Amino acid sequence: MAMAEIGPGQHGGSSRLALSDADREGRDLFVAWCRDIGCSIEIDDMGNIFARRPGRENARAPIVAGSHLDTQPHGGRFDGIYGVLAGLEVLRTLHEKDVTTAAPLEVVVWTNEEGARFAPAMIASGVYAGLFDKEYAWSRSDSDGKTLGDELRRIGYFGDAPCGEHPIGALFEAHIEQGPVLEAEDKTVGIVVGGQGIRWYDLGLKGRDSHAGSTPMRGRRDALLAAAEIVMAVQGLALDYAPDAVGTVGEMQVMPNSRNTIPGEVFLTIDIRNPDRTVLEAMAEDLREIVAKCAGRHGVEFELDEIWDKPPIEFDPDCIAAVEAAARELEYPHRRIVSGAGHDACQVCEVAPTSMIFVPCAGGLSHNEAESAEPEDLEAGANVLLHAMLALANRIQH
Ligand code: HGY
Ligand code: MN
Ligand code: MN
Repeated sequence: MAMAEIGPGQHGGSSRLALSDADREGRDLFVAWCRDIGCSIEIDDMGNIFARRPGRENARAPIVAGSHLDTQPHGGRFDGIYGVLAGLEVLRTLHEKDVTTAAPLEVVVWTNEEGARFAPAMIASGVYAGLFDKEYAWSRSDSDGKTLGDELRRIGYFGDAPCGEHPIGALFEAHIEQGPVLEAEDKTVGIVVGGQGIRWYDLGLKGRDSHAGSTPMRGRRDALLAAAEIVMAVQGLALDYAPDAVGTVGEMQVMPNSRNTIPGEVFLTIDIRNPDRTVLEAMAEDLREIVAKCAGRHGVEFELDEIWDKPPIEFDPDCIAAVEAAARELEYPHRRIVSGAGHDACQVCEVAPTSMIFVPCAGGLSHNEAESAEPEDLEAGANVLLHAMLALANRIQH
């Protein structure tokens, strides 16, 4: 809740866009809390923060917990933040009990997970996993034309450590489910076994500005009309591939945005997802056809850029087993689950053993200021995180 006081939303949530002043303040608070318990801090050149608690055998790769501190514009107080602070709670608990593990433990904060300010999402964990080129990531700009690299420098988190070289023995990301399943089934813990595939698109539509009064309906080249049909068609596409597909148009700019000029230009974004790689490919095919047809019908040119292709992933069986064993020993009602949302863990799993721990959130609601979770569920998730990390950190190495 102290973190939620930084960059507060208008309605009780959080608004800490990546690399904003509020994000810097949140990062500084996290770093101070880690230093209070003697952690050393390393920042890499994507702004990822690694807080380290030494073990007895410090040559071993660390067992890491973590997530993100940046939020959606109208974000909640738990998405991302929970996984970071649950990791901090693990370190604090061991510190208070004066417990030293064999392998070192770390808590990581990944930069720009949300992709709300700089697209695509999960870009810094993606650079770490070798999925995005660093120069590309630094060059991504926000709607004011500010680049990710410049903003990293501005807030003082452009570290010297080269992103991608920091060892991770295993990563556990605790997170609210952001969906309805655990709550509906009265489960306290989700043993996350994988994440669905995601495709992001930028779509530019170019018609012709003209007079709203004197231009006959025939012959108009109305970019917003084409956009409106595309919005409906994206929903239709997801329904065509029910029950697992989802499709969303989240952003739209209308130019010149004057009530008596027919819009000559529209920019919009498209987000489609599916747990099955071949189905997602089929959806992407259909989407290209839909856009060409809608634009053609209205004499509108289009430029459809696929800016992100994230295939579905499966987490590491050993990490999954450690989480499941902890949930069982602690007697929390649990079930296996595939993540509908994307997470940094879905990137890092490409280069390090990784899995996630879900806890329920009220109504499955997230990316909404009303996002909330029960303290006892959050505590349960942190306990499972603690025991899963201890199991791996104290495993005898052969
Ligand atoms: O888009 C996502 O799934 C994540 O919340 N950034
Ligand atoms: Mn998140
Ligand atoms: Mn999110």
